[in-house]
Amino acid sequence: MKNNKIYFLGACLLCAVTAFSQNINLQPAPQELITRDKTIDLPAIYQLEGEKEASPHAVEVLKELLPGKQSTKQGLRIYIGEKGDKSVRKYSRLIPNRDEAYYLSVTDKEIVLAGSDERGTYYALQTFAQLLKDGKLPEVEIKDYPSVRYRGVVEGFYGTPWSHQARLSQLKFYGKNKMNTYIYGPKDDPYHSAPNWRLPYPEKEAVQLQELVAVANSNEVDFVWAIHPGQDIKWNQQDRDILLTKFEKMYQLGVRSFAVFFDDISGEGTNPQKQAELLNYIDENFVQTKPDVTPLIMCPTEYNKSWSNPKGNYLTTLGEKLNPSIQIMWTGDRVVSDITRDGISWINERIKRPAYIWWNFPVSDYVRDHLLLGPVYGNDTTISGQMSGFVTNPMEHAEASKIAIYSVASYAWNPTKYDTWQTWKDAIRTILPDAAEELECFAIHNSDLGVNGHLYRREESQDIQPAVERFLKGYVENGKYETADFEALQNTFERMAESADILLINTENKPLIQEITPWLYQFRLLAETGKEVLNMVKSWGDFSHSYFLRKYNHVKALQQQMFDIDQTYNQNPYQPGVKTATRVIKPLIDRTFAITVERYNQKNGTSLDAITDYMPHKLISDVEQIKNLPLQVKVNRVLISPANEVVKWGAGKMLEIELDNTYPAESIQIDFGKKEPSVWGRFEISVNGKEWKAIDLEQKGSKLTAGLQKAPVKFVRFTNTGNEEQEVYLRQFVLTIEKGM
Ligand code: LTM
Repeated sequence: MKNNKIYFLGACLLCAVTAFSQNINLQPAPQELITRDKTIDLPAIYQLEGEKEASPHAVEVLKELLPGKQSTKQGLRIYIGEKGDKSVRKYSRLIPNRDEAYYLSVTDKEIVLAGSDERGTYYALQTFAQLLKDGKLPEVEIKDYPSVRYRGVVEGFYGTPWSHQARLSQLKFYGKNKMNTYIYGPKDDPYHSAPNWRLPYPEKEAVQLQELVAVANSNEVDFVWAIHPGQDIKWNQQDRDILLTKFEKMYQLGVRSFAVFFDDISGEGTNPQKQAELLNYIDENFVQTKPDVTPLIMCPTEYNKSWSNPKGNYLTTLGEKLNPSIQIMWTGDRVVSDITRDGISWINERIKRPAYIWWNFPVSDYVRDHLLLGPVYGNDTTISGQMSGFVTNPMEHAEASKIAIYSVASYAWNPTKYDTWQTWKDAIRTILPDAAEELECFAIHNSDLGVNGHLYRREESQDIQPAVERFLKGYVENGKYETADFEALQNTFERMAESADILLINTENKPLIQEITPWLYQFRLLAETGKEVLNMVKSWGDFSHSYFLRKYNHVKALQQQMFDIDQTYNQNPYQPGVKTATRVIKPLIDRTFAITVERYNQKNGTSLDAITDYMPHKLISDVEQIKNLPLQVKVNRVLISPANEVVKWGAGKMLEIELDNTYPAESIQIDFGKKEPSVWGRFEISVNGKEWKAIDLEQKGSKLTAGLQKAPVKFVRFTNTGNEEQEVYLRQFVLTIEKGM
């Protein structure tokens, strides 16, 4: 995709053509599909050959789909089974010679559902289920297999872990969409990570995990349980034994796949030699001693190119020392990035095996005020042979994440036939069939992440973007615009408002609506604001002061309501609030409003407030991982949006906040996530940015605080005054100024 840009209208036209010519739309797209332009009725009576030997999960799905009567003597013959089974022997050579492959054929004489293994047969059934519409089946012949060996989801985000119910629903969704992997690794599960990784799960959680494993198995998904011990691990026999005991406990709960994560840690735990020794020990003393356990997966500390020390040997040590069967995860050129041909060659060369991709989309744990509902695009579609796995790290909103998960399932199964827009539309239709158009409207305008420390952005509002650009250019420059563009904007705002209303009362997928409700409120208000701003624009030609002022007051009231929603819902301590349509629609409305009000003021000598929301303060830093982090204002607090990862803070480097004015300051609160005394740095305040006053901070645990006794402040800064680079977290940096300022 050129420059990562995608154009909605062109893409949709293309999908329409593809859909028409094939007439059968299967997701993921099969590798080989022959259609015969004929359909058969689902048989009222059928004979099933191979039921006893075939995958029981596949047989179960088949029986759910066939309402007809099973007979031993008459009816359409259905052959089901795996390569080597008597029932499908004569089709053996038609089954692709790959893991999880299948051959599926429907004619008026017989139906064949034959897998290369049990999972293959199960996937044949998932395709069969998609073919079946209104009691009819098209006559087809399909040869199919996954291009990427392991496909799925890593629940690996920071924030509230998914609920048990959400996970159950996810596992069923993966099976249906031919994903075979779910990696359990929520950062905020204390029994997965520090402080409790050494302890067994309490009874309630253990029972739930056991149920998840069982449901994963019946949906042909490997439940991979991950541990994250690196922050406080000791490289001794005691911790090795504790780790194996914990794995043994998980094995008893039914887990047969394991991972060890060393991401986002600092200190002793990052030593690659020691990591490799431990992982080989687990491999040799646990994984290889149990024939039913799948190959071990690990996430390295240097898990992306931008973090790999060019002078160090971290990755090459893993590549040389780790047993060849151990899979190594990789997020790409950056923490959040799309996977490219050059990027994957770079890492594979170092780790001496195909990387197992951990794709950090649609995870939103660093932009929690946004929803990421746009299409999946940007990953190279020709490198499936160079990766061992592709898993997506989702949002804490489990249902809303299904849009991207569905798309990743399609991409990883058959990247060369992956169609960005068709898949996105199908995803939405699958998740919310009765209000798919409304969800499309909401999702297309809730795709981008906004400014963020990882510099990862997504296209948004592609359907209206050209009209917005033309309108703004004309309106800003000379107050003129094309009527067609104006009407397109009006229609968009109408559609947005209608969609929000319709979605808000939808009961078809309650968990989804519950997750997105605050954003629907905000979206509704934004649409209403857009309509009223356009009314202000329109009234210019046929002017009435009272009408203009009425609309102006209404816009102000709507803005106040949006502010209230932003301050009320989703009040997490990291990126609190609710942001919607921030890439195209909101800037359009804000800019149009500001210009219209300024023109009114100029013409009438008034001073109506034209300000929408903006960030008056600045963050300045020479620390690479800090300099792009957004600032936020919450009433009288100015805060830096925290980083999840370890920040490498070089000697002499600093972060500074410059306020727009001088204010009486109340306090400063900083959390570097480390209990050791923060003697490596100095906190200072200033009025002019030239003379600085050092302030002593009091430390309790990892928290540093100081009262500022209303000292006048325009600048604050924290500097690493030592001679060494520090590895810290930036969990909190909050400057509180006097209320009402
Ligand atoms: O990406 C990895 C390997 N680790 C963490 C994730 O847990 C987190 O969800 C993402 C996105 O913030 N970044 C990470 O560093």
